[in-house]
Amino acid sequence: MACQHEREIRIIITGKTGSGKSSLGNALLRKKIFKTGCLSTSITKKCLCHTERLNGHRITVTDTPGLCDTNDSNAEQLVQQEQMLAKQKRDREASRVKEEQAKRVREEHEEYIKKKNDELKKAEKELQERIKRDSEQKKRNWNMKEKRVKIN
Ligand SMILES: Nc1nc2c(ncn2[C@@H]2O[C@H](COP(=O)(O)OP(=O)(O)OP(=O)(O)O)[C@@H](O)[C@H]2O)c(=O)[nH]1
Ligand SMILES: [Mg+2]
Repeated sequence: MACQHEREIRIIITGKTGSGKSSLGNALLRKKIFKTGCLSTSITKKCLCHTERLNGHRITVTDTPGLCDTNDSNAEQLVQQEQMLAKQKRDREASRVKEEQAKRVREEHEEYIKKKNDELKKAEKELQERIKRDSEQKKRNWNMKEKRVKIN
């Protein structure tokens, strides 16, 4: 799950076969995730998505088969890329909803803590006033007792 302060970056790499899409994806992720190959034949056959955490960022890179792929038709690749984009949009929406829910829960929690703290402070103040009142009353009673003793 994404940490609250983490920024999320999503990248989809498209381009011609052999143009270095998978190599770029690996360079961005600082890891050899996507298979790379020669310039003439298509290496990447299907869209592949990978997420890494780098310098406090969540980076999701999607590698796609090349346009002018030697195997699939461009139409098929475009459909795949379209599906991948739609999936990323759904993921983004889901993560936005999750963040909003977490924010709401956090705010409710903070509000509850504040309310309880205020109640506690009020009760403490009332208690101190009562102690003060009682001690003043005791003092008054004591003074009256002393006066009576003196008179007698
Ligand atoms: N000179 C040079 N070669 C590169 C560069 N990036 C990738 N290559 C080489 O180009 C070839 C193809 O790289 P890939 O990353 O597999 O290319 P691709 O676009 O993913 O290819 P497909 O998956 O087949 O569509 C490999 O031999 C890489 O080593 C670059 O920036 N400069
Ligand atoms: Mg590739």
